[in-house]
Amino acid sequence: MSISRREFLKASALTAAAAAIGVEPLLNSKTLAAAAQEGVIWHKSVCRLCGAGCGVMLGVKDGKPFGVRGDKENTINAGILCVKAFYLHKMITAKNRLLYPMVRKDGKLVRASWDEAMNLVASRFKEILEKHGPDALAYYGSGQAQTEETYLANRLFKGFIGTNNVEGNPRLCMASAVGGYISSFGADEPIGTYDDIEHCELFLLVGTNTAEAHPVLYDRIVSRKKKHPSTKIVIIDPRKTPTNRIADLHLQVKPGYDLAIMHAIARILIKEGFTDEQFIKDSVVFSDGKDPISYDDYKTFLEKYTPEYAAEQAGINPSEIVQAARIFGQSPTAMTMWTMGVNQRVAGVFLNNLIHNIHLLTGKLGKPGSDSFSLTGQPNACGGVREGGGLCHLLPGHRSVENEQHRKEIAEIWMTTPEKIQPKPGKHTIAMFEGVANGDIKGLFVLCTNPAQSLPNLNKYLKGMSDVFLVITESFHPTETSKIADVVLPVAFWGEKEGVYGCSERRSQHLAKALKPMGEALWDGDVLIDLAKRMGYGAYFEHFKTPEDVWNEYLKTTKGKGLDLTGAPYERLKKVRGLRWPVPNVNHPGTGHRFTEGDPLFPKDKAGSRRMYFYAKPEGKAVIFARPDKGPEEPTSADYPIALTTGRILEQWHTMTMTGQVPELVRANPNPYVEINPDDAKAWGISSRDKVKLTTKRGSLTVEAKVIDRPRKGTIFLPWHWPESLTNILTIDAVDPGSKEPEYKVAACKVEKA
Ligand SMILES: Nc1nc2c(c(=O)[nH]1)N[C@H]1C(S)=C(S)[C@@H](COP(=O)(O)OP(=O)(O)OC[C@H]3O[C@@H](n4cnc5c(=O)[nH]c(N)nc54)[C@H](O)[C@@H]3O)O[C@H]1N2
Ligand SMILES: Nc1nc2c(c(=O)[nH]1)N[C@H]1C(S)=C(S)[C@@H](COP(=O)(O)OP(=O)(O)OC[C@H]3O[C@@H](n4cnc5c(=O)[nH]c(N)nc54)[C@H](O)[C@@H]3O)O[C@H]1N2
Ligand code: SF4
Ligand SMILES: [Mo]
Repeated sequence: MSISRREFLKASALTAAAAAIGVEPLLNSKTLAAAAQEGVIWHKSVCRLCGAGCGVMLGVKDGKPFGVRGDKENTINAGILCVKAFYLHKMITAKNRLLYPMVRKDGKLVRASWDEAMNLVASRFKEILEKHGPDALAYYGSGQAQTEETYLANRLFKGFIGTNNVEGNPRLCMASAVGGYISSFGADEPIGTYDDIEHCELFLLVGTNTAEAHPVLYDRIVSRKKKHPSTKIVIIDPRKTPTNRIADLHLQVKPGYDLAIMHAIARILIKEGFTDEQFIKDSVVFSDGKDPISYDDYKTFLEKYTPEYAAEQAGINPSEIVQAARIFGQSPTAMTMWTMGVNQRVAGVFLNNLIHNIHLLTGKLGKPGSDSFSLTGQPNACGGVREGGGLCHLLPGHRSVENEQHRKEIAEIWMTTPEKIQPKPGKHTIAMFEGVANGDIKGLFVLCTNPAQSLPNLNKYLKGMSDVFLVITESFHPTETSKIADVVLPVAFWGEKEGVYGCSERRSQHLAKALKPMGEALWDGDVLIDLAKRMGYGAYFEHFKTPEDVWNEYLKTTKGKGLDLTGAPYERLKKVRGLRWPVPNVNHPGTGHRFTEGDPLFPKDKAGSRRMYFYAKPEGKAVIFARPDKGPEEPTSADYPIALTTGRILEQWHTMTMTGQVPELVRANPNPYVEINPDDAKAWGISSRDKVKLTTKRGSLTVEAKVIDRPRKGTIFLPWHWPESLTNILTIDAVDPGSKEPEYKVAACKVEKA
């Protein structure tokens, strides 16, 4: 499909967004020219929002935020931004900024001094620690926190308080991708980079609404197709979304039933001779998930997965699967990209593995234009949490709490004793909040996340969250979590603090501090250091005077590792537009494709003539998995006949604490709504704007209907942003057994006219 200039503009998420909300991008060239004269100072930074990692310039005038524009020198976005980012400066000074600490007295949050608030936190935490032991305390962090912040929290809780109850919202988001990367390739995070987009001839987009959730990357895909019209776009998603504007083929599957499709594609790739047999021989082994199997065993396993079988499972046409497989086989290069439609599933890790399978079978990996590329949701889920080890089983630098050597190495850098770090994983997120609900956890520190809105199956957890001693750091108030907290600590927002974010493509970038924090807000890192001091660990934290001090210590944990960042001190990061690890020294340019020549860890002597060597796996071989085609936890039934799926819209970010403050963004969709397919709406006698009552086994919610040809028949889509209408009352908290990521994407639901 070739597209004209007009269609290109129509397809562009940026233009569509501006049109949707009826505004011109705020800073056109005229205002920019005026700004230059008026003494605006522009600071190089990175977007606060999604994991694309776009470069932004934050303009400051007279010590106040003036505006935001794209950073032309940043190769991720070349100066382009999506609509949310243009309003970042307005979020900084939003009217709900939290300006002073608050503590709960007689059931009410009242203003307190920092000293009073921090003394209360430290004394309650110490008391809990002494009476109930370290595992009665927990930390719950965020893929939006800076790496330095997550590093400090991890160090304090695992290394000094002595609990591995350290988690973060990437568990709700990227955990299945991590599980997939580690089991298939031996190490977390993508092999290639965004540069592959400009060499790619097929984009297979699975469970990603790229146009709304990663708009600038979507624009790069649109541009690629425009410049190279034979580029194909194949989508697997239960909905038609704005991403479909450039689709050549759309497999509109039933939510939760697309694993068999990936097997069916693999079967066709083998049967029709699209595989790279030399690559398979050199670099791949096969497994049934427990034991090694042979290539022939794998082929036998695939026999069940005919296009007819897979199509029946997914509720689509067999010919669509054959077509998708042939496009994949015939395209000289291919990138699969996916996000929450794949990860937020009880079979999330399996589906990640099955995506990797088709790239391993065809060798479409580790070369320009080909990759199995997980799009990260949050701006620093890769950096702070995945690389920094901010989950209950991890230590910094892709290390594990269960590994004695790893504990020793980290204890030395942290200046603690290896015995202080527990050898068994702490509670993963859902188990942590179960612990909060049943009283096992008595003190919880929440940083840069809003779990009272974002956790699944909220009715089960909200009461426990109100009862536990809950401390949060926040830039805004009220939020669903701040409303029920015992101590609410005001912190510097984006632009008011410096630090590092690591985006989807392994690129770490420096964020500038351009402004003084508003009110009494402090840097999150300083709050954690202060807590450490008040709890008696001051001697081990007082060397951290600045975020740079924290970063420098973190870099030591990466030395010699696959994610080596020792060549990326602040001094260098401030000058460049980020560096892609491994970057082992300050003269190293960073790495394009991992596990191939050019990766500093590629063992030339062992690899022989091999193109790829997965050095974290035995014999450097990746694994093709014969996984069962597991369906959703809660299939539809006679009582709950409709599949409910949840997700995002372009103009809003998660729980709306930031984007909900910007009238221009709110205007696009002022009220909560549910998308209903026109055929269903007709059968149910529902029109747009009618109130509908949605019920699952866990609760009910009434919202406005939006009848629109987006979700497939029998499926409804509920954006989860609005705090006044908590979507997560309805969702299920069943988790993937491997990644412990909840299945936000599928629940059985009943729809009635309210
Ligand atoms: N505008 C905006 N952008 C964001 C965010 C935001 O809040 N707002 N958040 C960021 C974050 S943290 C994340 S994680 C990403 C999420 O980015 P995405 O994952 O792209 O967004 P979602 O809307 O959650 O879900 C994507 C798609 O999954 C589909 N889906 C549901 N069930 C299935 C299934 O069974 N199979 C398949 N194949 N697809 C399915 C849905 O129909 C939906 O279109 O977005 C990031 N970017
Ligand atoms: N139904 C449903 N639920 C979902 C999902 C879904 O698809 N469907 N997706 C899940 C996913 S992928 C994710 S990532 C989570 C996200 O869920 P959350 O992390 O809970 O959502 P956010 O609104 O991003 O919360 C970030 C909070 O940090 C605050 N904040 C902003 N800047 C700072 C700062 O510098 N410091 C501090 N301390 N606080 C700050 C914001 O005001 C906000 O309250 O939601 C999950 N929940
Ligand atoms: S695509 Fe993501 S990182 Fe880029 S400007 Fe938009 S929200 Fe920010
Ligand atoms: Mo996410």
